Amino acid sequence: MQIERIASSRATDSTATGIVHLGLGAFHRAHQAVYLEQYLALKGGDWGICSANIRANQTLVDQLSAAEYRYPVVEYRSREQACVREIRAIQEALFAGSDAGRETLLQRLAAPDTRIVTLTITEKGYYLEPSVARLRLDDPAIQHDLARPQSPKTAPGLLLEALRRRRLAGIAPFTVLSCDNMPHNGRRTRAAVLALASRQDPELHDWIKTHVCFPGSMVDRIVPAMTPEDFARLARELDCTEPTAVICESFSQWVVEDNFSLGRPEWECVGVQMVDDVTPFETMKLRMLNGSHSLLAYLGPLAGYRTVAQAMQDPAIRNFLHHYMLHEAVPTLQGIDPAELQAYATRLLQRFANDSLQHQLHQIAMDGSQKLPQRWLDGCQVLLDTHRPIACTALGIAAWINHVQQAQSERRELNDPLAPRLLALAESHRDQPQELLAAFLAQDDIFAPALAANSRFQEALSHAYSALQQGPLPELLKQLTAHSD
Ligand code: NAI
Ligand code: CS2
Repeated sequence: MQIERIASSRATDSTATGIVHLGLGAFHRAHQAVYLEQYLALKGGDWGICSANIRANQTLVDQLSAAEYRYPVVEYRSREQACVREIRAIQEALFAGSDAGRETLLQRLAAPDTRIVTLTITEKGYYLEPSVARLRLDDPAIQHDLARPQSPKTAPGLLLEALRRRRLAGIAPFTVLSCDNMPHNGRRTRAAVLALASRQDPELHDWIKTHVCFPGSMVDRIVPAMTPEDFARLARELDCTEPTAVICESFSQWVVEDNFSLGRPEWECVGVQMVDDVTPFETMKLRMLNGSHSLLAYLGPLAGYRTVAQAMQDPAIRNFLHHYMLHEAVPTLQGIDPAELQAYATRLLQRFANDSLQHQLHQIAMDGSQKLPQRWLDGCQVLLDTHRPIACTALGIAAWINHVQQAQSERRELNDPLAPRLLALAESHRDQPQELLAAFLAQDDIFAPALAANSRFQEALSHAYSALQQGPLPELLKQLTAHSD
């Protein structure tokens, strides 16, 4: 096995904390922190990171602290080629699940040294309705923050309280940079914060609206959740036994809107693309990569597969994905050279087939209600408007509804912030497929009313759902792929 080891080459002295990150998960450690590690080695500067979990996973915070904030990122190019990077860009880790922890985090956010706040808190962490950027006011966590704004529990609430403190102290606001898989993630983060502010402090609302920057970003690196087998493999193959280790692919991309009021690292030096408008990049990635991922997540298990790489070994699935990319994602993307998109599709299939990653389909299947609009539904409306086929997308939606229904009938957990409502729909329409589909389409915080009311869409979904019940899946996928070629 070829192993490259890259030690942290940063100066031993710690740098000031210029960035506070919310969402100390696998992706943050393998993406933003890696870019910053490379940047600090090149340029130094006061851009150390303080990373916080605000609701779960205190264990990781404690493990990082015990390791003096050094951890390995293991990039697998293939089963035979790995690069082990030592990362030290995270200088402090906080758990803000307690009052004391929350206050410490608020102090870091309000400190003058803090000039950027980044987030990887999952799509559900913004408490926005998936189909529109409307704050979910009925959510208990949002209710808490509205009632107790100075000891908030949500990310939008923490951002708002920190900005309130900064304004009161005459400290200029930090820039907020979401690194989550949401369309217009900067605008959506801003919408969540302003929706809270408008109900608490109109003057603060206006100040944020005028003075705070919320640039958008597109982020891309496949970083599966670590499994016990992953840790065992690292110990066996690389003599790597740190519990803080994270595995990822070698590919990495970060496209960031250049709109920072208190400065930023010169991320360009380490390959970050700084742009005026991230929209074309994020739409391409969310529909081509993430849309395909979600098809795998709901269809792959029906053919017995557990991981992305396993499913990609099935020619029927591989061809179906390629067909979806070229015929139902590419046509919805404007202003990008079709030849470039075809090459992007080919590279995506290669990345998905990387069998050195154990990317669990159940992880991608999580939070489907929060992912479908940007991955399938927005593009589906474009396909309908341009009279193009939607069979693959319809099959994906049918498979997601089937996923919910199977969880309900097998009394399994459904990992989705809207699980109670979705499971209740599945239960109340258990043996009535047409009523079930209509009930799901009526969820206007997931399905935009115009899409739900479209007769061609309804027919395609109904056909896909009954075809899925009849199976077998490989034959169904072959028919779909052959039919519209
Ligand atoms: P993870 O499970 O390792 O970490 C999730 C993080 O989100 C944890 O810190 C958790 O505490 C936090 N979180 C969850 N719900 C929250 C809530 N309601 N409020 C505040 N924080 C909350 O997952 P991972 O891999 O770090 O991914 C996180 C996000 O990063 C994804 O949802 C996606 O938006 C983005 N991303 C992930 C990629 C990957 O391949 N893992 C690639 C590209 C983007
Ligand atoms: C995946 C993404 O879990 C999921 O929903 O589709 O986390 C995916 O791995 C990343 O967006 C790749 O950049």
